[in-house]
Amino acid sequence: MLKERMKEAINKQINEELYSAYLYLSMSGYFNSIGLKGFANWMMVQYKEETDHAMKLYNYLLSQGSDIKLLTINEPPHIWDSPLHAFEETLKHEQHITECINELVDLAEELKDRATYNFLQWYINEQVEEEENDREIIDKLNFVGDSKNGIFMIDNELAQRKYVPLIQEGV
Ligand code: OFO
Repeated sequence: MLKERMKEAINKQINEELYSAYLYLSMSGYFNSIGLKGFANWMMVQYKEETDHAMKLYNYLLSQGSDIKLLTINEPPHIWDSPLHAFEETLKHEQHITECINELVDLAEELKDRATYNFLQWYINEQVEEEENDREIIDKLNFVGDSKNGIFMIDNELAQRKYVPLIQEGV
C-alpha cells in the first residue's frame, strides 16, 4: 500500500509524462508542417512512448490499490525556430523529467517504500537513454548546420524509427 505523499507524487508524474506526450505530438505536427516527415515520425514514436510511460505509472497505482487523480495537462508550444531548437528544447525537457524521477526516488527512499523504489529503477535507466538519444540528434544537427542535404539525410534516418509498445519489450 502506498503512502498518501507517494500516491500524490506518482499521480503528478503521470501528468508530467502526459505533458511530454503532448509536447512531442505538437513537435510532430510542427515537423510535418515544415515538410520533415522523418523528424515528424520520430516525434510521433516519442509521443506514443511517453503515453506508455504514463500508463506504466497508472497501472502501478492500480496494482497498489491506489486511486487515480488526473490533473490538467498544460498547453505545449506549437512552433520552434528550427529542428535544432526543437531538439534542444526536447533535451531540456527530458533533463527536467530526469529531475522529477530523481525526486520520486528520493521520496521512495525517505518513505522507505521499497516497492516503488524498485519500480522506479526502470525510469532511471530510461532517462539515461532518452537524454542520450536527444544529444546524439543535436550533435548531428550541429554538424550539418544549415546544409539542406544534411538535414535531409537526418530526416531519412529518423524516418526509420519504429514504435515498440512497452508490453512487447516485456516491461
Ligand atoms: Fe521522455 O521520458 Fe518519459 O519518462
